[in-house]
Amino acid sequence: MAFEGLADRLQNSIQKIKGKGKVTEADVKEMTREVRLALLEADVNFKVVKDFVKRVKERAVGQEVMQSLTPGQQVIKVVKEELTDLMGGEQSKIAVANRPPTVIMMVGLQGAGKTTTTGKLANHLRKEHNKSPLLVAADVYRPAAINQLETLGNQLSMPVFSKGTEANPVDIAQEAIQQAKENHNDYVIIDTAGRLHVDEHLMDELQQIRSTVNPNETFLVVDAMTGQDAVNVAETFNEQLDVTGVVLTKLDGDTRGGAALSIKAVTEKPIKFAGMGEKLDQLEPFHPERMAQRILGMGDVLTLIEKAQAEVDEDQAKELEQKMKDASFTLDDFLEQMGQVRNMGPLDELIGMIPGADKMKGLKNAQIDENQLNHIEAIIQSMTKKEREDPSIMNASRKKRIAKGSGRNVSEVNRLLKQFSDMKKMMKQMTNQKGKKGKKGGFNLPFM
Ligand SMILES: Nc1nc2c(ncn2[C@@H]2O[C@H](COP(=O)(O)OP(=O)(O)OP(=O)(O)O)[C@@H](O)[C@H]2O)c(=O)[nH]1
Ligand SMILES: [Mg+2]
Repeated sequence: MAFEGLADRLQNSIQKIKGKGKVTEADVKEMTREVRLALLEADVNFKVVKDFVKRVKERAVGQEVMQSLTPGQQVIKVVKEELTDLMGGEQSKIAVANRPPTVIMMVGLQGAGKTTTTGKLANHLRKEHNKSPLLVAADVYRPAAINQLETLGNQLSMPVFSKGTEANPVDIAQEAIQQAKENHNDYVIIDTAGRLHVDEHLMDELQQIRSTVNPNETFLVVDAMTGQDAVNVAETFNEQLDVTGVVLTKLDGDTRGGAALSIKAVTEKPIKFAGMGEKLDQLEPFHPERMAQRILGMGDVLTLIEKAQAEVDEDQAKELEQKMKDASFTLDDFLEQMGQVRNMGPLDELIGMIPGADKMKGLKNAQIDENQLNHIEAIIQSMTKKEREDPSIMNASRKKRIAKGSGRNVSEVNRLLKQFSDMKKMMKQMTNQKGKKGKKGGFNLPFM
């Protein structure tokens, strides 16, 4: 899970101060010492750490702590705000052209994730903003690079502009923009070539493309897992190309968080998106505050809700709410809902977004792991339609048959039935209490 190591250490170091009604200077000193170590261990740039700790210390021992909340909580608030600031403060959105198309150029080292992110970004723009992007294959050095982008275009049913490996990247980019105008594509995303290291030839080529097409955004794509190397690469690219934003990929595999926490401070360029997996829908707009909350174990309910809303259509949600209210929610509905939640992303990522969930025993170690969900699915799928609609008809022989059919044992079948019945009771209570206040169809995630 993203930031796991850093999150653990930071949470430990602020844990002690959390409940304190009185925070002494010595307490703050002890905490900031531990925070400093946690950040250094996370491979955060040492200068960034130094400044960060200094600011937290100043604010935490100063006036601020004395007001409202408990002093302990106030200190944590200071840490959260400073972390948020460190990552850029406000969310930074894509700059848009006055007259379409908006042109985005992707640059970065080999394997950083440019091509994948080109596809993800196009998907995001269509799904969230109703845009119709044109993808441009300007990496002419490997035929495979063009194929890769074309495959992504196929998966997304989106147009890809390419001219094979003989054409010049600058011409490709220019012609692509022309075509976008003709075909009313409102975004053009240019995938460029990467190199193993920053080299002159690459920079020349990128500079040429940039100065010719004058993109609205030049996104530097960096691999979060490379930590301080990513920061150094970002510095170099930024010096030479004056990038406008950073896309941090592979955050899903980054337990340390050094790049995420240093890049903005070092380059002064905002992180605009984060890659959270290989799939085309695993790109998130980067929200510094939400990220800080995740790191501090405060969860990220907003992202969770957004993910849920992206997966569930409004009508379905309404139907579901009605079923919850009149208690006609069946095991089939349960199965369907479970499928939707699984579409939202890997469970451990989702659990990390639930406030306090990481403190709940078992949850953190993903006790509700993907396997367990597979088992639940198998059990429900082994039931007859009638059983799914009305589990009360279940008897010993039915349970035995279901256990056998799903390769589980009877006690697991029993446990599932019990959980389902408890859940139904809870739903009824919740939906009745909430009355008309339900949010957007009142979609709940009762079993999470
Ligand atoms: N886990 C994970 N993998 C990613 C992410 N983004 C990209 N990848 C993987 O990283 C690998 C390299 O991605 P590409 O998009 O081909 O990288 P590139 O920058 O285009 O590479 P070159 O074209 O060789 O310069 C692929 O296997 C991707 O699936 C991410 O956010 N998370
Ligand atoms: Mg590529």
